Amino acid sequence: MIIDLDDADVLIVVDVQNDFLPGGALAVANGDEVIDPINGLMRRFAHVVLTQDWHTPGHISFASSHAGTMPFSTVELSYGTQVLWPDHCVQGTRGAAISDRLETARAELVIRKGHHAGIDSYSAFMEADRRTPTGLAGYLNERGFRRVFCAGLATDYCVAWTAIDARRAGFATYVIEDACRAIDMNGSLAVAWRGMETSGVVRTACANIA
Ligand code: VGL
Ligand code: ZN
Repeated sequence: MIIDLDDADVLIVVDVQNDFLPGGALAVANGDEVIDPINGLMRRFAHVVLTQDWHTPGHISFASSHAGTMPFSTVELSYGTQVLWPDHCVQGTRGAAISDRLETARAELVIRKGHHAGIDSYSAFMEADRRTPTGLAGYLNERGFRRVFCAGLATDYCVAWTAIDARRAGFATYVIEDACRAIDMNGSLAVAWRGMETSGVVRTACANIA
């Protein structure tokens, strides 16, 4: 199904940052393969927003902050189960920078998330405590956008949570599957797609975006 874009559409480019690319601290397999498709998409959209994972040193989502734990294990925190990650996307570091192969000149907003030391945030809308908003819903509403299109890294974490929260915020929401790559740990990608489909997120591809 071909989707005709208009001025009420916004492309959200999720976390195309050095740490999620090959050689990075939390490299997503083939994560660099999203860059060319996203550069192509950004030329087609009238409006583009970027997200940037932006953690404090010693962030609560880092295994290094919890004695005796290993990356990719989980712990129970006040807000629920947290996957523990290698240190990544620390504020101001080269790893946290958006890839310089991404053609970002036309992006209208960069929204940073995960900057509270004690709360993670996969979603660009709502932090992991599910009560602390980032402000993105207000921004998109105030701009008059009605449809949100998501691409980037990683499909099963930040892209999925962002897309599901975009639906919760009332936007028609699309995930452009071939402009995303996943971490896919313990079946997380299948779980994420089920969650997105249950929420009414539409799964589409670059070729469908006119
Ligand atoms: C992400 C794990 C931790 C992501 C961010 O961008 O999907 N995943 N922080
Ligand atoms: Zn993170």
